[in-house]
This record gives sequence, structure tokens and C-alpha cells, in this order.
Amino acid sequence: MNNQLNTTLEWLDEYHQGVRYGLLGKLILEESSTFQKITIFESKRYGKALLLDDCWMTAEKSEKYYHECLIHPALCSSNQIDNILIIGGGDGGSAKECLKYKEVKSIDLVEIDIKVIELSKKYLPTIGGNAWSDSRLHLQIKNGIDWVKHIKENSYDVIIIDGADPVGPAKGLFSNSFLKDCQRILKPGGVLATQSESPESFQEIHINIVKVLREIFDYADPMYGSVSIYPSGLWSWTFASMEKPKYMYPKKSRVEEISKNCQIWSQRWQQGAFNTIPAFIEREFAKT
Ligand code: SPD
Repeated sequence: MNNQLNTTLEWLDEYHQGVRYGLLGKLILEESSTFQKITIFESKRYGKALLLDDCWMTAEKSEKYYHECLIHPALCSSNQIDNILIIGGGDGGSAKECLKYKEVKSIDLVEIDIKVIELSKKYLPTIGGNAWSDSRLHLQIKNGIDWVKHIKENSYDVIIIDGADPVGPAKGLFSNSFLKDCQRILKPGGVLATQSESPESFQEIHINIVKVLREIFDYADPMYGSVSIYPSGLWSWTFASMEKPKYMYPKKSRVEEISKNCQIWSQRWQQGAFNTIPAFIEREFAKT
């Protein structure tokens, strides 16, 4: 374990395929959990930030560009939103967005690494906000892949997969068997949402997860936006449902309730974001 406080400004970079994605700031803490290396960095531009295994995960002043986009297309459109499952999401940002809805009764947040939760609560408290003390939030410090295997069918109205890149502990969150279990435990009329990497810097992984979801669910569509601290800045989230592409049709009453509390997401933003699919990616999906 290497705890250190550095008072001079330095650059911290994520390296990906010969490109560096960096922020200027101060290193606050660096330690290893059972699962991964965890870094907290205080950047000048985006405030305190969390890195896992040297990859940017979230930052106080940019988290909205990621969490609002992952959550609201699913929660605005699912038939019901009583029971939510979040896999990963140990910084609390996804839970905070879900808890903006009065209708939400219960959230199981299944995070494998308790250290991520502890350090996020301590150093990035604004990301989870009041979620940590909300009685609707139930923390489960468990492996999400095992969790979904043992849950009975039709248990959740919405499933959110908020993991890291598919290396290390998050690798299985992109697998066929895990996503099949998610489909089995999702209620009819429910929506699944997952972060689905960048069509530029993680092209193959992005294409693959959308294709796998289309094999398992009746409908799956990627939506594109920008998260400036992630490789390439261009990011995607993919939504899946049975019978209808539910996520394309947000319910008016929920949109009215939620949009005033959002900085990035709106119904209009969402419509554009589903349509900004790069042409070569669209051609890729058309191939059988
Ligand atoms: N390349 C980073 C991908 C990280 C996606 N998940 C971030 C977790 C934020 N709750």
C-alpha cells in the first residue's frame, strides 16, 4: 500500500493504444485492493477523480456526462421502475441518478470492490450525493456475475451495468453468459442499460457488445455522447429490451419530473444521441 500526498502539480495520464489522456493536478492516494489499483487524483479542470488500474473512471465535475446518459434513457422508459439492479457503480453516480425518481423503491447495487465504495464516499462524496444515506439503496459487496446467476427470473424492472473496461474484474460484464442471465432476471417491459465503450478507441469491443445484446434481446441500440476524460472522448451506452425498443420512448410524466434535474440528458439530447451512430459502425451492424 502506498499512501502519499503530493503538493506539486503533475500530469496523470491514461495510456491507450499510443495515445495519452491526461489531467493536471495532484496525486491524493494510490493503493491496491484485492481486485485492482485504485487512484484518487485532484485535477484542476474536473475536480477529484477516480482511476482503476490507471484508467479514468469518473471525476466530480464531469461525471454527469456519463451517469445521466447511462441512467435516464432506461429509467424514463421502462414499464415500471420499482426494483433496480446496478452492477458495478461503486462511485455512487448511477445510484444518485436512479434515486432522482420518486417511483424507485429499491436498488441493489452490487459492487465487487468495497474499497471503491469507501474511497468514493471519502474523496468523491458529491458523485454519490445523498444516495449513500437513502434507505432505498442496498449495497451488496459481491461479484455481479455470481449475483445475476442466482437471482430468479423476472426480478428487476431495470438493470444497469456500470463497469470498467473489459480487462480485470469487469471483463465478465461483457460476456454472453452474464448478459443472458441479465435478460432472464429482467421483467417483461424492462430495460437493460450498459456502458459500451468507445466506437473509436475500443471499436471491436463496442461492436461486439451491441451484436451480443442483439442476439440475446429482441432490441438493442447504442447511443453516443462525449465523456472528455475517457479514451477518444467519444463514448457509448447501449440499451436493450424485449418486444419493443422501449428505451426509444421515454414516458412524458417521467421526462417532466427528471429533465429539470439534469445538466446533460434531455429527451431531445437522447433523440440526437441515438442518431449519431458513426456510418461505418452502422454498416458493421448490418452485416450478418
Ligand atoms: N474507460 C472507462 C470506462 C469506465 C466506465 N465506467 C465508469 C464508472 C463510473 N461510474
